[in-house]
Amino acid sequence: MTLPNSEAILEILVANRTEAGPVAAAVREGLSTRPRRLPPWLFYDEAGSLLFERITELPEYYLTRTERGILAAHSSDMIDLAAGGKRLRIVELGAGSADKTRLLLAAAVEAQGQVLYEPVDVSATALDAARERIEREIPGVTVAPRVMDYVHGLDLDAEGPLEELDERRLVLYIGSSIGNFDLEDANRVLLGVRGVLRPGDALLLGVDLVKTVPTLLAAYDDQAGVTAEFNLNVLARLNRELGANFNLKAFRHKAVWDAVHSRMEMYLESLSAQKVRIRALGLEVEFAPGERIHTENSYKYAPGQAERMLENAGFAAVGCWTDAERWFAVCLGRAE
Ligand code: AVJ
Repeated sequence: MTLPNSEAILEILVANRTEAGPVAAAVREGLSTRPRRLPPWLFYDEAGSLLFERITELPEYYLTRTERGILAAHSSDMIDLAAGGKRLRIVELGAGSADKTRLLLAAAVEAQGQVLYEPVDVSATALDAARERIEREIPGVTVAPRVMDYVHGLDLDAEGPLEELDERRLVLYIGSSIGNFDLEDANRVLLGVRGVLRPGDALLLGVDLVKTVPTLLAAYDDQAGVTAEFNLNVLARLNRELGANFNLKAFRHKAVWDAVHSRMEMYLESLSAQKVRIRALGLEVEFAPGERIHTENSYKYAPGQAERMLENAGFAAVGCWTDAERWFAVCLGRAE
């Protein structure tokens, strides 16, 4: 393999910041037609990832601490059930900071002495930070980060197949990350995961459940305004990366419960009639007063729905754990 020289690397970097990059393509597609929309993966630049970390600590944002409580109570059962007496190696999709994962990794080390952990994420920076911290804090865990876009093609054997034939994989897809996809796309993602697993391997899926509307609204529109800042950071990112001139004070954060689709929706609402230029795209976008940019869906599931989703993707739902209030569920599917 020949490595690209520095000129070629520079060319790639420039392309990512102009018409050719994935950010540019998504923004052009989402803002040149109505209704205006931007995909939620745009939230997670460096500033956005830090804002998300702050969201997970908010009193209103029950998701992270509820799921952490479930994992803290049941990680050994989850690991034992997934392993079924064999050695496990653990893959995590969209690992991010991998904070809650430590509970499962510690349970795996407890059960088998050592464990290989393969976090998959598009951000090499996030993966490096996670590796450093986990290897320092949990002796027995070897971290092998995989920089990959799992939505568009997961390849678990890219770095070499399973060492032992009787080793099993456990894929973690926790944090209700799947909630950003509509049901059809979610099924596609789960089928993609099933496609790279062997019978007997397992998938641990964390989903947020339907609950009272005020609880949901508060979680996506907190008092301190961190979620608003997280949402508006998308516009700041377009200013930074695409030379756009969004006035962040001319848009407001809006969180809406859509009962028909059973999802929280986030929007950025234009406060006036305005025109925004996106220099790198040669694009001018007009907004009417009150016009919205749809930035995220977060699906909330009914009891039993996670099990059905697993089964529709070729897994047998072999275990489901929830909290006392039934606000969140973590379900284990066995690849059939
Ligand atoms: C990371 C997708 C699970 O939908 O709750 C947090 C992102 N959006 N606050 C979610 C998010 C607004 C989060 N997920």
